[in-house]
Amino acid sequence: MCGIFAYLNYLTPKSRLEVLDLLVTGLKRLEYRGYDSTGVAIDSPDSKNIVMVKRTGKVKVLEDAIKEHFSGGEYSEPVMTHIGIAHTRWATHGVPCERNSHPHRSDEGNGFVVVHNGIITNYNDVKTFLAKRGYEFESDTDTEVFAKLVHHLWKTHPTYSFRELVEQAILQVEGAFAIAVKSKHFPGECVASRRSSPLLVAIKTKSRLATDHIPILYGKDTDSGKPQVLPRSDSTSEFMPEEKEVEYFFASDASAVIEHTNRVIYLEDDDVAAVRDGTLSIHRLKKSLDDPHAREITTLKMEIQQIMKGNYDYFMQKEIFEQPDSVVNTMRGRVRFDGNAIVLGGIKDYIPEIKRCRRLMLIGCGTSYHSAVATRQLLEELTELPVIVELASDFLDRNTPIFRDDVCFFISQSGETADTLMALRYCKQRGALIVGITNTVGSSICRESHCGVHINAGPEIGVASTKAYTSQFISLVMFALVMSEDRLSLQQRRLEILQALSNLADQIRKVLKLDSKVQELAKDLYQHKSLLIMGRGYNFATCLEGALKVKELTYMHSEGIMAGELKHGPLALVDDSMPVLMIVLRDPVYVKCMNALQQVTSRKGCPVIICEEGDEETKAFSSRHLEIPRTVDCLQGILTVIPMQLLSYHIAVLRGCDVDCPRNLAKSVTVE
Ligand code: G6Q
Ligand code: GLU
Repeated sequence: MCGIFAYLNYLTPKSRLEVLDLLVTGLKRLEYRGYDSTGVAIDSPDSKNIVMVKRTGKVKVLEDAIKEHFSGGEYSEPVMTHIGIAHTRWATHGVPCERNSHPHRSDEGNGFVVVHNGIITNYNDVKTFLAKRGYEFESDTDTEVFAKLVHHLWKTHPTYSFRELVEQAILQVEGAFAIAVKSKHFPGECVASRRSSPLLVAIKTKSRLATDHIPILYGKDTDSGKPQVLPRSDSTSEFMPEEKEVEYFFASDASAVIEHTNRVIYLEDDDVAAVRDGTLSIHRLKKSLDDPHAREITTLKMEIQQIMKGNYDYFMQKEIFEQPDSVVNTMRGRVRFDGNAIVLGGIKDYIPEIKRCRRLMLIGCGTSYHSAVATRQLLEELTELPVIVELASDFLDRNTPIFRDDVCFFISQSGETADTLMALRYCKQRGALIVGITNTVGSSICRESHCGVHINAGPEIGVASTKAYTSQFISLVMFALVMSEDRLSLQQRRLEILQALSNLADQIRKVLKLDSKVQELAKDLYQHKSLLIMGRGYNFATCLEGALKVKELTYMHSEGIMAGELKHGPLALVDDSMPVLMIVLRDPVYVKCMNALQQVTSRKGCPVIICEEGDEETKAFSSRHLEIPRTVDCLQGILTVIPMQLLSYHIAVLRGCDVDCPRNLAKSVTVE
């Protein structure tokens, strides 16, 4: 994720300093979406060129740089028409640094500049195409290819309008994007579009807008190059008051515009919004039967703070519900469902070496460690290598023997956890191959690894990790699939897993629909002192992760118990007053889980059961059960952890705990 913000004033006098202030404020409202680096682009004082300022770090760093860079009279002169664009980045390609910050430019003359949210998955192909035509690249990002592609189209199609140039570029790129483009060749114009990443246009006028929709246009501009906007006199297209002064805002979400205007158009995928001569037109690349004839101008009713969390009360809650999208983003551009192929660009060159290794070691802390536990069995099955999972702190305490032919994975959402980083350095010193599995490009663990996989979950604000866990889980599953792609005996298994991955987002949505049922369960449990969570096999990790969520969010004691260990001691805890939750799914260990379930119920235990939908036999053991969709056994842990995330959230709310910032905890534990 990241934050895009653009501001266009038309016949509305604004100095460039005022525009810069608007841009910086807009970025501050979007900073929660990503904040490793930032940048702005405005017109030069002679209005003939574009000047940019980009910085690594948070928006405040950019704000200070702007004060330094843009002092001076010429920037305080009012300008009647101007477009400025800005970006706060959450890197996916290229470490956070000034040259990788957005806006990215087409050439040294800043002919076209673009800000982008998302991932251009075919950027290497586009880069090769452009390099063959003499383009030289100055950043490591995917975004830069878009700016240069527009420039190439401008050179080869001199009669195209700005909007048509951007449209043609959009047709060449694959992946997810929300973009806003500015050009010195088309002053006062802005073109914006989206595909899978959010983008809206907001309109500010002196008087009320005379309409609540904007017509959608198709096809090329007229010969004059002007968009085919119906004449303003036409009542169907009258979306502007008589006076011509108008201001437009383009933003990743409404939190950046609400203080200026509440009139907003949420763009849909493949909409292309263009402002020219103060007129906003919305185009679509291809006409389809169910396309509406217009985009509605909605009126926002939410406050800023509320908007940053969407319709949610806490970032953690929002991140739980983002998981259908975040798991797709983790797989985006990597899992080719049509060809059943997987490409992990960050480690593909190391796969031959990894295949020759002695063993795989997965090292992490907390939730990240649990993602290793969750995928160990599948990794053993598909790599046919010994797989060892280690808590980083304990691993270091033991001075564990490490060898040159070990491959060590370091799993960390923040990429800065001290225990994990120290363990990485310990292994690196001993010659092991280091693989980083992180959510933060440019983090210490990311930079010090030999290779790695970026989980692409987007910024995780809540201290309690949720979407990062499921994205870590998926990333390790993808690695296991890559490692086994040439094993004939495993192809059937791989196809089964790939099929299940393609259904995962919808199944997560289905599990999230249990939210109100989980909330009812939380009412039964929140006043208890402890919660035992039992399971085994592919679901043991869910027990550990669920217990951690309960502890860190509700301050209740909770324990993840391997069901097979029950009779070796923990069963003594069970009576009719001890809250127990059991995960019993129709998988290879189902019978053993049923044995444990019967051990609990025969001691008057009244467990909450997470089972497969329609499993009447298992449901009969308890009046309280949560039914989840059936998926392949090795992915069950993705679906079973979600009720645990929801349960810990609701118990925390009922207990009046601070969900996003639990006491005593920090999002990144950078001390050992
Ligand atoms: C879990 C917590 C915590 C976290 C660890 C590891 O909800 O956020 O247990 O998982 O501190 O953090 P990293 O994944 O950033 O290394
Ligand atoms: N993929 C682009 C980059 O890495 C955009 C990332 C974002 O959405 O911030 O710069």
